[in-house]
Amino acid sequence: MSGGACGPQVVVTRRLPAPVEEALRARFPDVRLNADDAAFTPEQLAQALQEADVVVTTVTDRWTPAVLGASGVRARLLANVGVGVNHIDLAAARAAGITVTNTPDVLTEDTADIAIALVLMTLRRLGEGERLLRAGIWTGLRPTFHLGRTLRGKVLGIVGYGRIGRATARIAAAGFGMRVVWHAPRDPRVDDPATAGPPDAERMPTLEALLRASDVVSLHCPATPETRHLVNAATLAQMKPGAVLVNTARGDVVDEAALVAALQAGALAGAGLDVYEFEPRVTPALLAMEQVVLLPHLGSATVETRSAMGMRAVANLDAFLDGRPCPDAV
Ligand code: 8YV
Repeated sequence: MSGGACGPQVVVTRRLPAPVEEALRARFPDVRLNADDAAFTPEQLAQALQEADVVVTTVTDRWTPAVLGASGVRARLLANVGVGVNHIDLAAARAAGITVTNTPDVLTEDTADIAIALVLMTLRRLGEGERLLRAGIWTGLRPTFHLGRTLRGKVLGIVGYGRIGRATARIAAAGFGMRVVWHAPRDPRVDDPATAGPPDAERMPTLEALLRASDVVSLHCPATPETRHLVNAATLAQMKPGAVLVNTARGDVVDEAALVAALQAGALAGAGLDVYEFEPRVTPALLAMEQVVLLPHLGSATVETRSAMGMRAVANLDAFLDGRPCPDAV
């Protein structure tokens, strides 16, 4: 398959790692890359749908019913670079005859690593420690200086037991001796035993039971209408006093105003966030809190994984244009 004047038109909304852009250029010499890498406006997204057969997209593009339902849509495939597809209105895409694909599996371990990093950073107060050292406040070791809490033996509650939740559970149990409990509406679909959770992880019958049992709660559920503000004033009140919340899933799962209130009241000891309700805006009160660790959506941000994600999007694109079933149709 190749591009050329009459070949398929491909628009890519953000810059991708060099091997991915090279693979796209080799297939489609006139692929349109977003040279300045600014997020597309709704108008630019609508235009891409009119001009391209395939749009390679990512989480910063908001594919609303208005954008997808506009007239003159030519595109037939939205190849998302990322596993989460909450930024794409799937019903509107279906109605417009557009197939949506994502990039599961390849980002599982790196994203789980970031969840674990946030557990370490919050329980051991690492960000705070680094900040005070850089500020010149550190005067040397004192036995009572900057004490955090031990991971070993603590209960890690995993909300959503998909691939990333289970990988986080495995690392926490095998690497850090944490006890894992989990809650999800359904039993996970485990295709390969190597991707199962730790053997002694305990399923909690309800979210409330998980929240009451956990020293650290880590969110791994997709963002759906059902999970929007799953963490709110009422559910935060069910968490153990002094517990910590980690979110590497999606910002919408947490009511940030309620989280701020729980942190200010001292009900929670801390939070580690990689995603935000109003991303890329961060609720200002969070920025001011030493006990909160804030990362700029780094879950899958490694050279290896972002390249693998891009190549997986290319594999979906190849299949689609060859008339084969897309490996990762959503
Ligand atoms: C980023 C993610 O969205 O896969 C997802 O759903 O949240 C992250 O991996 C993605 O990397 C954006 O390019």
